[in-house]
Amino acid sequence: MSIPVLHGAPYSVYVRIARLAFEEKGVAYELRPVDIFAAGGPPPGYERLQPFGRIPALEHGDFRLYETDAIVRYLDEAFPGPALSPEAPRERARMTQVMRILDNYGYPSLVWGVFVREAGSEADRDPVRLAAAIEPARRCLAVLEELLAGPFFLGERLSLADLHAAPMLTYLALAPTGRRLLEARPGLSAWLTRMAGRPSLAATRFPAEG
Ligand SMILES: N[C@@H](CCC(=O)N[C@@H](CS)C(=O)NCC(=O)O)C(=O)O
Repeated sequence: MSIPVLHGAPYSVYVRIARLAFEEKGVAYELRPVDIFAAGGPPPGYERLQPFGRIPALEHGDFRLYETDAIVRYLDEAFPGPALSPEAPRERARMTQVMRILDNYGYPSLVWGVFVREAGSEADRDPVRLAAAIEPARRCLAVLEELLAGPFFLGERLSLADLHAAPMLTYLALAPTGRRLLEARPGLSAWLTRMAGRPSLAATRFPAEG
């Protein structure tokens, strides 16, 4: 079968989550550029891959899939390489819980609320919205640190929960306010340093990381 194609852009949190899964599994893939924020919108026909106009979208042979959670679970189960999901029901549930916390509370506060409003493009910066995001971001970091069960979210082994969190916290750390919030969470800061040292993170750096 042809190699999987991931449609998206290197600046995207969710595209990076999917790329991290490819990298950690050791699976070759093609990143096909889709700039969702381009002036004219996504390329014509993209709605057949992602009807909600978001990135990423996956094509693997004749199989098409969107929603990052579905994509990374498919990659984990359909390809050889280290397992990124635990077997035990409670651990699986915990992993899903961390991922949903990140989607529902982390992405809006850490990425859009703090990073974009403080360190995003000139047009996106907004001190009022930044101020409003600080408490939700602080709460999110507190909860995440509490859930950290060892060197990784689930303890000794890397899982999809770590791959979901790393891009969001990487963006957070690029903003001065985000750095301060993270410094108040030494466990989470140490986790982020550990994650940043992985080859998968090095291979998928955001353009904003320089
Ligand atoms: N629920 C989607 C979310 C994907 C998402 O929000 N991607 C962002 C980029 S990180 C996007 O496409 N944003 C475009 C927009 O908000 O219009 C998923 O899990 O794949």
